[in-house]
Amino acid sequence: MARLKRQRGRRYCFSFGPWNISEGADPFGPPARKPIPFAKKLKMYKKMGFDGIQFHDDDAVPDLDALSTQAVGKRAAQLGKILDDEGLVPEFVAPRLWENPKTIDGGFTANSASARRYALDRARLTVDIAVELGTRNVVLWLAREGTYLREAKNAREAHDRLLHAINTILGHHPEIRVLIEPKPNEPMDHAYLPTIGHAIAMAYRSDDPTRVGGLIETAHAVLAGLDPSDEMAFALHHGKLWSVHLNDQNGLKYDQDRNFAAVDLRRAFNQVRVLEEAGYGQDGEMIGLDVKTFRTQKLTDSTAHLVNSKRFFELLVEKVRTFNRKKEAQLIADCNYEGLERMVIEHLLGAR
Ligand code: 3MF
Ligand code: MG
Repeated sequence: MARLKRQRGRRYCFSFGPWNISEGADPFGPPARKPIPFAKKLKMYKKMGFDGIQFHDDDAVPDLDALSTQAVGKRAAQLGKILDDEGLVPEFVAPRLWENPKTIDGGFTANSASARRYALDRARLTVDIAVELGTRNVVLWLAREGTYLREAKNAREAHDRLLHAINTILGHHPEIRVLIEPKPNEPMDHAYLPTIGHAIAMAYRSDDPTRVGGLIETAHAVLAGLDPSDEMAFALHHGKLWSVHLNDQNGLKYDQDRNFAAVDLRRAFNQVRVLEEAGYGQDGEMIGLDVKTFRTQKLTDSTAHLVNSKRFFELLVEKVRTFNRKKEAQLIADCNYEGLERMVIEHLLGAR
């Protein structure tokens, strides 16, 4: 009780990556909106109420393959200064290995030794960029680290290689942390480390378990057939929930990146509840969003999804803070789950 009171009025810090303002391309068609230049996107963050920014390595330093390591560091440092001027906080950097022609069949777990070497070099470069920008966090979404068919890779060996990649990142800088972002499928049939349980098991096997944790995306947990709030609770139990990608997902389909709370309000309420109760955010963790606007949306309104998702989160924080805990405790003590369900639904519907 005392802890909840202290948290009342606590403000969350919100973040998103520039790819969340998209051109609307999908596997079946070309872009539907004009691109907004990166510099212009940066100017939009604060106005939209966001303080944090997430990066892929090549969002931060475009064309990094064509640059020397020194030149990459210099560009990243320049960007770091721009962020300072804008008052933006870099939340993480993630190596975007899945778009590179060298890593079409995975990076760290590729069968090709040269692809694996490239992936490790790129991971080290990502660390350099993170350090220059001023964040400890490197996110690994292991997009193509998996198989289209089981026989194509040796899965046991692949896990050795993932561990090696994590240790390589840890070894490259003593303060850098690895945040594994699990996802069970897409683009692969099956991805390695598909859930936060897998990710955390790997964290404990690493050279420095205190520097390996996770980022949980709502849609990814749903795609794994799991409840996102329980996944978050599991990571929080281990002290390893260091970021989130809040969004929503309508069942087992392609990764939809729908607005947070737009598909399943109660599921969203429970995520906010778990985060709020654990004091998530008090050590600088951000409320990251990973949402896409509809392909049909006009260019002028193509950031509304971010502002709206943030608003839905904030409204749900209020719902969590105004939930009658005494009544809830009594209903639980009485095993009156019908009463508890009614209470939750009435609360979400604003019934008196
Ligand atoms: C894929 C994702 C990605 C990752 C991002 C950071 C587009 O399903 O969710 O977002 O979160 O690339 O690793
Ligand atoms: Mg994501």
